[in-house]
Amino acid sequence: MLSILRKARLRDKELRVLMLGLDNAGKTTVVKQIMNEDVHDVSPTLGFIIKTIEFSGYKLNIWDVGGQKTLRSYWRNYFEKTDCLIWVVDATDRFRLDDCAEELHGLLQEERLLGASLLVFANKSEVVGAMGVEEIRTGLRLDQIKTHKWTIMRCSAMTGLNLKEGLTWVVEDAKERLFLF
Ligand SMILES: Nc1nc2c(ncn2[C@@H]2O[C@H](COP(=O)(O)OP(=O)(O)O)[C@@H](O)[C@H]2O)c(=O)[nH]1
Ligand SMILES: [Mg+2]
Repeated sequence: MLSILRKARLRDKELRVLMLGLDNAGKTTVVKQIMNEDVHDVSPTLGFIIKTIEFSGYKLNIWDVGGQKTLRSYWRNYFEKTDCLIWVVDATDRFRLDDCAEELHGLLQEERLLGASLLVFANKSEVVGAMGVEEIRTGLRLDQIKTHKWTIMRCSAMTGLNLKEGLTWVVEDAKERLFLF
């Protein structure tokens, strides 16, 4: 259910976007590339960073939260009022794809995230040998997700590939919801 408050925020064209995924997936680099900041100067995120950008007439408040195992138990503190969850996957990390699937499905059980849509970014896709969208879709068991509206896109935080397309999906999804309620 969309709360009155969330509806008001949608009308104000303000969205809360939560960037999550395992450590080293490229979350901070994605945010930097979106902000036109230097993508070569990224260090592991301790705690969280909030960046606000204007996109397509909307104000996106993007929360970049540290993904290390020790920090994952704190994720739930950021769930409230999330409009869209961007799940960033390291497409070169086949070894942790199972771990990644477990974390994602666990996350989607969270009651406080029920209103959020899900964008899966298959990041680092410019790397030769990186997993494609189909492999990640299967590995993450995305087709089992019935509780959230979702999509998956390949992207590269390094080259900027598909980052704008991803944000466009986020905004279009928000617009649709505004019409629905
Ligand atoms: N080749 C490549 N490397 C990337 C890409 N995005 C991030 N990285 C690298 O992956 C590492 C982790 O990135 P970071 O943004 O700190 O990941 P985070 O822990 O999810 O915030 C860094 O060395 C980045 O330079 C990408 O699209 N392509
Ligand atoms: Mg980070």
